[in-house]
Amino acid sequence: MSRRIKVGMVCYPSHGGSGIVATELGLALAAKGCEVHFISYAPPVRLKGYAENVQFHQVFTDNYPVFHHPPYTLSLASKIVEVAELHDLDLVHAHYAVPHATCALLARQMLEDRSLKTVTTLHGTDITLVGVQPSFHTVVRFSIQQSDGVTVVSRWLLERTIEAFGLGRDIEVIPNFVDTQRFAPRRRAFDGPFITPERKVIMHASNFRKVKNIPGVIGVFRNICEAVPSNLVLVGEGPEIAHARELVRLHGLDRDVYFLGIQDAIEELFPCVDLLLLPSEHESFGLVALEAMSCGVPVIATDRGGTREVVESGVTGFLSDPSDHQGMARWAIDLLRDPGRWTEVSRAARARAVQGFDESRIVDRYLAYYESILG
Ligand code: GMT
Repeated sequence: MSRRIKVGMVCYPSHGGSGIVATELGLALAAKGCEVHFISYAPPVRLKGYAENVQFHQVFTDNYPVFHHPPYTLSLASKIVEVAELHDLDLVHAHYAVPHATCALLARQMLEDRSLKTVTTLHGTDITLVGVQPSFHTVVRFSIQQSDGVTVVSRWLLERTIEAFGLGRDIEVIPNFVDTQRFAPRRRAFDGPFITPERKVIMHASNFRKVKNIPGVIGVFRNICEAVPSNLVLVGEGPEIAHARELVRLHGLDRDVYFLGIQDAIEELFPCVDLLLLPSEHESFGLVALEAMSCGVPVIATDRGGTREVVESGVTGFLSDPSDHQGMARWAIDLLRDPGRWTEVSRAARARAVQGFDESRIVDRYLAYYESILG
């Protein structure tokens, strides 16, 4: 690295993919010598313990009875200004357009010395579900247009962004990545009630929103477990979790489905998992699919979106229309019944993660991008 870049990393602190990518990126940049300042309303979930070159700055929002909602956006912009001035930041990297990209622009404008650069990474739903809403469209378009640099996590998301906003600016595709040493194939690490020698373990992990197609997860699992004795492990929390419980009850699957809630270290679960299900309505990338593949876990996922750039259907897993429960289950059953084939797919999945998405190489691409923006 030619210079010590000082970065403000603005992200959601929760278990969503954008916050995880931001945190892993910040930590990896710090390990490569950058000074990284995370800015959010709570410490990001993957930010644990002390790390050299890393600081966390919490945004507090003041309230007043006339506010319908406390104006977090303004408090965040002010905090970015404070951190930028105090630590002489070179750039602020906003993960997720709403409202982070807009706050970064406001902060850039508020700083007397206007040298702070802004980079925005679009993650998916900030464009496909949020940015396209009439109340956000204009401000998201403005924020993308005005950022000094913009990246997207897949070619598919680049196309959706251009389609939704008709932009005439450069946008760089930098895919998500995985620490292939931490997320590595291992033997079963522990025993749990859902791990029994005679049953396969199928996992779904998400923020349980509508886009994740929870009825699809349960539907595919039902078909699998009619043919191959299996347990389904559901990791995460979100608005659709109650619906998931209802479907499980309705289909009499109570003894086969385990709700694990939010798990901070998903890499510790993968060694017990035979298959990951991600049949979302669409997925701009599918970070959890990549993390599973890196651990040698075959993935069955939606063919709508950037997952096509991650999973090679028939080789490292299987992609299909999210409504094709039978097709997905058929592929799963064949794989689970054939240990030789399972090992082949598992190895191909791991190889694809290592060759295409290893953390170090992708983080270098972000570094080169920062350097090009900083001139
Ligand atoms: O839907 C989620 O899983 C959360 C969301 C987020 O922004 O936190 O995920 C989006 O960003 C991830 C990281 O880049 C991608 O891996 C996910 O595919 C994307 N989700 C969707 O496009 C639905």
